[in-house]
Amino acid sequence: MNNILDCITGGIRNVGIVGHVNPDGDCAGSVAACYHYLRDNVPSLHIVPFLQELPYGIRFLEEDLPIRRDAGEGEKFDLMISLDAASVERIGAGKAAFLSCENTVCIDHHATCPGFGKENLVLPGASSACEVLYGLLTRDRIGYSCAVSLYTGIIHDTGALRFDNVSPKTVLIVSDLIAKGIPFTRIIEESFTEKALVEMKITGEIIKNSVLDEDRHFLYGVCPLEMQQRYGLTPVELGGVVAEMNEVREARVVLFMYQFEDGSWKGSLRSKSDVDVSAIAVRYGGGGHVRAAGFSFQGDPEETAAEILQLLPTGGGRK
Ligand SMILES: [Mn+2]
Repeated sequence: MNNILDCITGGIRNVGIVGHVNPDGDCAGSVAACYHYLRDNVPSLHIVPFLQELPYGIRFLEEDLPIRRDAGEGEKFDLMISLDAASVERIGAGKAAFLSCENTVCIDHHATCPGFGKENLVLPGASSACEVLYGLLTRDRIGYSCAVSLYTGIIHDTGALRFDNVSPKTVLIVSDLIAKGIPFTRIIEESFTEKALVEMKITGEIIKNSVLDEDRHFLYGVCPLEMQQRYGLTPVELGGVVAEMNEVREARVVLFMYQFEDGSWKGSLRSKSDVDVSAIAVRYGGGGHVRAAGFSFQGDPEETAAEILQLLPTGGGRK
């Protein structure tokens, strides 16, 4: 597969696009970009972008994007495209439609992704699913909305071009997208750096209560349901907390654990050393990248933090 349009053969009329559970900027950005690109270049297609509820900062992507949470009873697609989902289990909205479709495409950048489509393009070296998708598009055919979506995804998965998943190629892609006249400063501010005061306040309480192991440079924080209810927030609004924790100088490995309505927990891991947090996440049935990974678990967050501490080297790994 060299070009996404190669997948649109004669008999393809209905296309569904899916991302992962709890969509982030790269997931929603890549789904939106794929939608806009196909809509702009193959107007005869019926295209459905499936996404779960988006965090506030990236809801601008919903403009001009007819998002659906689920496929209708018996609704069939000729082609299903998955973006940024590291496994078939991780697919969020539209999962049943993906599973029941014979003609599937998997586009991703997670090293742990097996490539679960009939056609696959998994590039673990790429900064983001948006970067992988860009490689399947024809430059001159990328319209404004597609460019905004691709840029948003790259910005979110690279921490605004700060992480070491940025390659010269990533920067060239960003250059190309900026040349399309997109509001690149506003996208970073509105979707990435700005937060509601209440989100800043809950982050403050989580960091105030966080625990640092000075030997292993391990910092962890916990946000139970009770705390979320006190601030009137839900897990979807806690996506930025781990990044703030990661800015603590003494921390080399960071774990943020937050609880969901059903009592289960999500653990988000970050590393600023040579500790590979995706290997830790995999032990708990999750996945991700060397420096950013996640997993779900049941049980006690303090015990989970104590277990993970034991997996870390003294010194917290080389920086
Ligand atoms: Mn991603």
